[in-house]
Amino acid sequence: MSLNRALLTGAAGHLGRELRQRLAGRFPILRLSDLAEMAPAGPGEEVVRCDLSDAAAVTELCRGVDAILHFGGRSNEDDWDTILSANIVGAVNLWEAARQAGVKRIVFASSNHVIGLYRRDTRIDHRAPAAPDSRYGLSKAFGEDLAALHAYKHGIKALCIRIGSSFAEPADARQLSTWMSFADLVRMIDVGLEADYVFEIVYGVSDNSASWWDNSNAARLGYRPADSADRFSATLAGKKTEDRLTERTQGGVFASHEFDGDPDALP
Ligand code: NAI
Ligand code: 15L
Repeated sequence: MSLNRALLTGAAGHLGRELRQRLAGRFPILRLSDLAEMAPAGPGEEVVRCDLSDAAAVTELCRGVDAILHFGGRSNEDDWDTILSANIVGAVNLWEAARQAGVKRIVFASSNHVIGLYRRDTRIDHRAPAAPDSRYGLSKAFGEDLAALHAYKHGIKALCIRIGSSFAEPADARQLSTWMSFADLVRMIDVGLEADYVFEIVYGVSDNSASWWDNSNAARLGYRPADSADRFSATLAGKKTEDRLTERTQGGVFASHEFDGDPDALP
């Protein structure tokens, strides 16, 4: 579809910096935004510093935008005030501003921590009820529901990518299941921008044979991962923690942190 101006939030972050390079030239104008400082605008770029929790600033940020890649916010567990402001108020402001600006699509960097309390031996697809493992995971579940509200009620299409672990290389045994290469992340973003859908949830993973997730919904939408964590299995298979709960849950340390429930009650 023809998109003149796309907005990338979280552009100063780990994935934002990677996407900035990989998406260069993909749109006539790429507007880059973050709370933190970013490198100056290059050709075809606009750089706008903005706190997502500032509604008026976010309204300005979204003006003239056709599509949004929403990667900004707190990317790990934190206290309620931080999560509420960056991920919940921030997302509400973004979708509301997108509605006012007539944005057509939003690709949302959701997270595997929406379902992080599932056990690793439970195979789930995109329809499994949320089982957030943290305040952070719960904020991403909220973001998915917010995206659904605006997709079905206001016509802003949304692809929610429950990203596993997107780093240059997988780092441990868990990431043999959850790893997504940067190139596959870009492939999934392309699905989000091009495919015919209204609201969808997919898992952001490469073609890992150890994956816990049935990602047939992503395949149905046209996602064809080209990378796999399998080539790292010989070196990483033994790289586990000593903690049984961490190793039992899909969310790993996000799930075991502050856990005082019943491990046998996990879905
Ligand atoms: P990151 O922490 O490096 O980047 C997030 C960016 O958001 C930072 O540059 C930060 O300054 C910005 N930010 C935080 N609060 C903000 C606010 N109130 N207003 C404006 N900007 C704000 O995280 P990373 O790894 O780049 O992740 C990007 C997105 O992808 C995040 O939403 C994260 O939750 C999601 N994700 C990442 C995964 C990964 O493996 N890297 C896995 C699952 C989800
Ligand atoms: C996430 O949601 C985080 O943003 C990222 O830093 C990793 O911790 C990733 O999940 C993961 O589960 O490996």
